[in-house]
Order: sequence, then C-alpha cells, then structure tokens
Amino acid sequence: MAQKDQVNRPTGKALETMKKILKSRFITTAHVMFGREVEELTEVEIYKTIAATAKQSISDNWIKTNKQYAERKEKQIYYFSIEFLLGRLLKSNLINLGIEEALKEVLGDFKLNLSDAYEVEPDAGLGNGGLGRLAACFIDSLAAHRLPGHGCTIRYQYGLFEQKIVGGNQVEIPDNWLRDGFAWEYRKPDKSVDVKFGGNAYMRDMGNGRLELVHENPMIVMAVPYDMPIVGYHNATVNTLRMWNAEVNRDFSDYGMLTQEQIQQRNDYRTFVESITRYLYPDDSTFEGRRMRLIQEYFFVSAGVQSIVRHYKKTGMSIYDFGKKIGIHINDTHPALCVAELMRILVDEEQLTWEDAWAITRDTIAYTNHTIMPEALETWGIDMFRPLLPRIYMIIDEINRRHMEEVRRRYPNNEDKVRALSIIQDGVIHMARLSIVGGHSVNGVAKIHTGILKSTTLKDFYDYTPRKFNNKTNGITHRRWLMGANPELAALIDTMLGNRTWHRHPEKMDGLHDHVGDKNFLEQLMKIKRLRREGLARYIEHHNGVKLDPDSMFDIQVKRIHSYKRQLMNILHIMYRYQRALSEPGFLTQPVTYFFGGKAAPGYYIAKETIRLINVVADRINKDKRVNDFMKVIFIENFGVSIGELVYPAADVSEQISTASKEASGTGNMKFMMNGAITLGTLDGANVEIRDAVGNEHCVIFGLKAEEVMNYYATGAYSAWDEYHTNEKVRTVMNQLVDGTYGDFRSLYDYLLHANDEFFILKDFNAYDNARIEVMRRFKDKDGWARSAAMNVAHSGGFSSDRTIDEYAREIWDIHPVIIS
Ligand code: NBG
Repeated sequence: MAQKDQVNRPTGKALETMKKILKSRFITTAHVMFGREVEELTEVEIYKTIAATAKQSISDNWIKTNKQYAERKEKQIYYFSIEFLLGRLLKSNLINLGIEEALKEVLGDFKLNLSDAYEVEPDAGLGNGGLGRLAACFIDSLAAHRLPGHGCTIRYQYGLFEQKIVGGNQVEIPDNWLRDGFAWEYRKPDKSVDVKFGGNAYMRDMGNGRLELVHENPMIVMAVPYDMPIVGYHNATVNTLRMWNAEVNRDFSDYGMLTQEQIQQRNDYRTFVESITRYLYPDDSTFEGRRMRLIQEYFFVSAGVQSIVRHYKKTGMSIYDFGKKIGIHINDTHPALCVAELMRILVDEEQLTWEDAWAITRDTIAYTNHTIMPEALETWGIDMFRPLLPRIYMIIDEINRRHMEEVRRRYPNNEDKVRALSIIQDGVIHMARLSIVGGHSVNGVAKIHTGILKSTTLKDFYDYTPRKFNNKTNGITHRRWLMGANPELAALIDTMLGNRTWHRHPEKMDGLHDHVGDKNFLEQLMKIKRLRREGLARYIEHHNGVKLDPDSMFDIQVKRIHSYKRQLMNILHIMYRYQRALSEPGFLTQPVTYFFGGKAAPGYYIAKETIRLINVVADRINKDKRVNDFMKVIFIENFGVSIGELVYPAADVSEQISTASKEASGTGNMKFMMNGAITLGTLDGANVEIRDAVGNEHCVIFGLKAEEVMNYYATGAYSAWDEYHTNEKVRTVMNQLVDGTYGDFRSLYDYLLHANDEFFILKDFNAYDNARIEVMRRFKDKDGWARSAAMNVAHSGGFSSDRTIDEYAREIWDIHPVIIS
C-alpha cells in the first residue's frame, strides 16, 4: 500500500513513450483546431492547443468515472457554492495528470516555453475571496482523494472586476474572462432544465381529499449546464464542476404572429434572462442588487437540484433512498434554498408525503457557516421574496410552521425562544436558520469560529440541536499553493524527506521537523526564499516601476480590503514609523518592504479610501531618499489567485491582523505558512491553530483576544475618543489624516472616531507596534528566522484541504473513496 501511495514520475522509456504520444496529439490538435502547423500558432492558439491536448488525457477517465459512480451506486456529494475562485487551470491540470514534465520537453522540441503558455490563460475569477477559493481547493482535494464529489455553481459571464489603480484610486474594469472562450468547459444543452420565477401558486382541491399544486403563468428560464472536469492527482478520478448559464426558453424564435406588445414583452424577458448570470456580485459580506442576487441564488439551486434528482432517478434507485445516496452541501447561505427546492421536487413532483420528503431533505443537506459579520447573514423580506418565488415561499412557510410547533412543545410558554428560533421573523426570512433547520449538520470553519457560533451567533440553535454542530477547520490545496507555486521548495522537501509520500499525505511534511537543526536544509530554504523575493521584486519593478531590495524583509498583507481585516491599522503603523524615522535619524535598522494587495467592493467607501491612503503613503515613502534604504511600500494591483502564486512564496511575514473574533478562518494565513512565512497575527480564525501547530516561538501574536473584543461590544466600555486622547502614537498618525500631511483623509479619521473604532484599530495599535518590533528583531537573527520558517513549512501539512475534506467525508457526508479502474 505504501508503495502504491508513492508518487512516481515517469522516467526512461515510460517518459519517452509519453512524450511521443503527447507530441503527436499536440500536432494533430493544432491541425484540427486551427488548421495550422505548430510553428504558425499564435500565443493564444498555443495555449488552447496545449489545453486541448491535456483534455485528451482527461476525457476517457471522465467518462469512466461517471459510469463507475453510477454503476456502483456510490453516494455522491454536490458542493453548492455561488462562487468558485479557480484561478488558472492548465498548470494544475498538468500537475494532476502527471504530464507537466513530458509536455515541457515536447514543447521544447518546437522551441516553445510551457510557462509562457501558462501566462496566456486568464484567471477563472468566479469568486470574491476566501469563500470561493475554499470551494476551489475542496473540489481539488475531493478528486485527489478519489471521493465522489462535484461542484455546482453559476457560469458568470463576468467574474470579479479587474482592479486598476489610477491616481491612487481603485478603478473597476469588467472582467471579460470568456472573451477568448474557456478551454475547460463542455456545454451540455441536452441536460438543460427549466427554472420558474414569479406567477401565481396555490393548492387546488382535487375533490378526492387530495390537494394539488397549481403554478400559473410563471416566467420560465432555461438553465444550460457547462461542465468542467476536475482532475484527480495522479489517479483516474475525474469529477465534475457544473456551471449553470441562464438562457431564453427553447421555443423563443417565432415572432411571426406577435403584436407590438407581445414583442416588447419578449424583449423584456430576454433582457431579464440574459442579466441573470451576467455578473458575480463583487461583495462577500454585504448585499447589493438584492433582488437579482436572490434570482441568481434560486436559479442555480433549482437547476442544480433538479438535475441531481433527474440523474439519481436514472440509476433506478428508490427515491426513498435519496438521502442515503446523495449529499448536498450548502457553502454559506447563498444556496440555502436547496432546502425548499428539494422539498418542492419531492412533494410536488415525486408526490411524497411532507413527512417523508422532510426526512429525506434533512438527511441530504449540510451547511457551512463562513462568517459572524451581521451584515453578511442573509435575510430576505417576504414582500420581495414571495412574488418572485411563490411556491418556494409557501414551502418555507410550512417548514417554519411545523418547526415552530416543535419548538413550542420543547419550550412551552417561552415566546422569546420561539422568536429566536423562527425561520421567518418580522416579515423577514433568515437563510442561516433555514439552512440549520433543513439539514443534519452545521459547521464553522475554524475552532474559534465554531466556538463563537455555539456560544453567541447561533447559540439558540446550538442549544436546540447541539448534535448538528461541528467544526471543520479550513484548508488549502498544497498541490497549487506549494507544489505548483513553489516547485523549488517542493523539490527541497522531496530531498529532505527522501520520498514524495507527502504529495499524497501532506501531514507527512511534519517529518521536516527532524531537520530544522540541519544547517544545509535551512540554507537551502533561505536561498529559495530569496529566489522568490527576487521573482516578486522583478514583477513589481515591471508593474509598479519601483525597485525593491530582495534582501529586505517582505511583510505582506493580501486579502479583500475590509475594515475588520484592518489594512488601515497596518498603513497607519507604517505612517507612524515613517514619521519617527524622519524625526529620529537611526530609528530604522531593519530594511522592510511592506506589501498590500486586495480589492474593495465598489460601493465600500471606507475600503476604497484605505486603498487611496496606502497608495498616497507608498508614493511618498518610495520617493523619499532619506528612508528608502529601510522602507518601501507597495500596492499590488489586481490581486487574485495567479498573482497570489507569486506573492505567498515570497513572503517573510504574513500579516493576519483582523480584530479577534471577526475572521472566521482565513486561508491566506495557511498559504503563507506553507511557504515558510512567519505569522504576525491576532488570535483569530485559523491563526489560533497555526499558533498551536508551530508554537509561540515561531509566530508573533498580539492584540485583544476574542473574549475581550466581545466583552467591549457587550458592555460598551471602550471609547475611541479616550484612546485618541491618551495614546500619543495614535494621536500623531490620526492627525496626519487631516492635517494635510498626505492630503485629505478626514473620512477615515471620522470613521475611526464616529464609529467608535468598531474594529479596535486604535486600541490594538501599541500592541501591533510592539509585535512588529519583535518580528524585526527575530528577522535579524538569521539562523533563528530560518528555523522558524522551516517549522512553519513542517507543520503546514495539517492545513492542507486534503485533511479538511477527509473530515467532511467521514464526519458529515459519509462518502468513501472509489477507485476508478
Ligand atoms: C469567509 C471568511 C474567511 C474564511 C472564508 C472561507 C465569507 C462570507 N467568509 O475568514 O471571512 O476563511 O470565508 O471559509 O466570505
């Protein structure tokens, strides 16, 4: 078994044979797709030819996988997520197929460079941040572990906007990622389903004591699936990510006999339908364009659940076994309508009793909560919801009526409890509550987060059904974030461990622990870190026109820009150090390059002002010769998955400075750690578990603890005004926001004081200052630092999404590996 789990790369004769096959496929593909010789292909055509060549290594296994799952009647899991932030796919597919090396050599024969082709591929940016990227890591791990699990999402025509910085400000450009077509998708029009909106729904008495649903005059939207193969790592498993596209109804061509009014109606209908899957909402914590968002949610939920039931029925298994054979996972509440949609199908279409349908639905569904931020906990007003989804509303109302009966039996004469547990309250539908009541499992994404859900955010539900609650700490795929992004480090780990078992069993990376005293290993590690800093420095010089010192300490904060993530605290602290440096020559002793990267939601003023402040300060400092040998500040434009692959490996310090209790998990923290950066962070989200894994000597923790933060909120005992008046460091930099030092940033100044510093930026400022001094002190001790970097790499295996997915598979989904042969 151990032998089988070894990852072997083809060598010698096997490699030659593989190259021969790939070469002939490559040439033929160029002929078939473009009618050209390889030498005549454009850059984009080269990329597409390589992708199509790779697809030939995928398709057989894809067909086999689907067939064998169906034949063996294995339980299947469907991961519903309104976002999948995949990034580029060519490289990860080649790595998973095990043909990257061979293809590199084949291309070499044509004087072509595989890494140039990688750069041509646009990012599939169908996500905002952590939530969408987590979904992408999960489907990678499912396939790697041969688990029968698939994704379900929306095929947005435009992904998350492209960010340009113009005059320091963020400007949003539409991300037309499908412009040149998407190489990895397969349109499946024969698998389309109809999704119904609006109209009038009611129960009609059939006269024989039976009631039947009538849904009159709904607007019908055709949902067309585009399937993407999800390739397992060095195995024959190929799962599916299904992306739904909204299209006008099939019989929509006959204009012959229409009146002007009918033509107008049809045009309105077309405009509506085409808008459904046009944009990804550029906000992962608040809601804009609410009605359209709800339409998107029901659209992909209804299409997805209908197609699952249809497929399931084809296998010939009984509908009563549905919950044993199918799992539907709802990634945050956006797909929460799965609960009601599955009930609708089982009751209205499959004619099951309510009780049977309800038991099946609860067996099928499980829910992950990703935030405690109140503005991100979705609710829908009935006045908007009901006209749009009349039948779904009726079902939710009935679910809630029965649920309330149960609650009243449990807590007689306790109407406070009833209100707290009600799915519908004061004219509003609470999606998290629907998800909890309609499923068998609720999980948070890091230990501390799950603890807060139980003790605070979802306390009433935890008390009511404690057994549903569990924790699944997030993870990241080490294949993309280490083996793909940092091949030199991966090779060093291979050498040190003497085998590649860790590729499949990342927890085996902890074998590196025995080598942290090995001078040679640490030297190699530091060499690789420098190499990666040089790479990032080259990119920045090209993009930002700023020359960096690759021997300076790279201190990096990359993530969405949000007040609770406290990029503002970071830049205020840089302003503070700069100002000290100017007044105290010799104050700076350690060269540091500070990096920021991340997008702000277009309507989020404070976040956009924070970006502007960072850029104004960066510009000032980078041009100031007095401090330049010791500090530079960089804003990385358009941060996303692909730029991340360049950034994480180059970091020395990983800034994870959210207000304790607010960051559910964070996953960037894991990407940094796995590449040997030291965490500078609060005890929030998965930072807590990172600290537990490496120990206090190998990370730097500071600031208020979650309980302290929650206590301040509960008692109101904190005053930003007092902090401002009593803390000189804070006052100095705050004043610089309004005294013209950097122009006018009164909005940020007012925000901090008027919102009573809701995220404790001023309160944590001194602790942050001390922590940063401590980090620099440690960085100067080269040997100690190298040891810390090594310890972080060594203990990062537990943060692979392979571990996370195994836990979901065993503890929530009850699915098992299926060997495809
Ligand atoms: C985000 C959290 C992160 C977490 C990711 C993935 C939402 C709603 N939540 O802390 O803010 O890492 O989810 O779980 O996007």
